[in-house]
Amino acid sequence: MQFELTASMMCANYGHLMREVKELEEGGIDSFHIDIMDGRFVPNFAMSLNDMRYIAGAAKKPLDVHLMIEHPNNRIPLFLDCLRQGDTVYIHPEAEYHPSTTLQSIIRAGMVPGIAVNPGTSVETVMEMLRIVKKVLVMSVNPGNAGQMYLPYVGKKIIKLLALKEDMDFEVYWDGACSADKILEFAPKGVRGFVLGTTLLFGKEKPYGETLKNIRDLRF
Ligand code: S6P
Ligand code: MG
Repeated sequence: MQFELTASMMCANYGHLMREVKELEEGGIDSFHIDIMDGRFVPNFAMSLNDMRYIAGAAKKPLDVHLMIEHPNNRIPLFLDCLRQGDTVYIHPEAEYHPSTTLQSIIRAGMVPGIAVNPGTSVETVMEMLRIVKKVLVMSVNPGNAGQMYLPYVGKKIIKLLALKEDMDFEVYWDGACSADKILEFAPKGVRGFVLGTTLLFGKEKPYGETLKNIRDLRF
């Protein structure tokens, strides 16, 4: 079964970040998920521009940048300048007065435009943006922290989005508390990729390559 696996780099070991990037790439990761938090849109601070720049310089695989910041449009050039064409940038529509303007800036810079949809945000409120974006990142936990519990009511929203994706030309991605049983259930339904954090990938005392291979070998 075809699906993408992305490493949530806020969960990586910053004591040896270069080795983490290398080991993940050699283990077969598809991209690096960069969680940027401003302590305002979400009640936490996470990765910085410098962290992102470092990983962009160390990695061969693309970056998948998840902006959990207020008014991303005010700061979008700062982020876009560190990225390569083809990297993905997700914004939260709730965090901007005119999210489609921000998405246009992302498209103009040659990045893949995406929106992240909070657990409490409905498909109906983001409907028009589904026509602009290529990726929809469904948050299955409230944004702000790794290591949270899956919120089961999000499942229905994923099904709704999957029903729209062909016509509106986007793919659905999963972010938050991603376990093997969620991949087993949602990859066959059409979810294109999964962000892996503490639930499945990091802090397991198992080589990343082994964990990633176990996921790819899941029996559907
Ligand atoms: C949450 C963030 C996510 C987490 C990821 C961690 O605000 O957007 O990308 O880093 O969910 O995974 P886990 O398995 O620890 O929940
Ligand atoms: Mg994220």
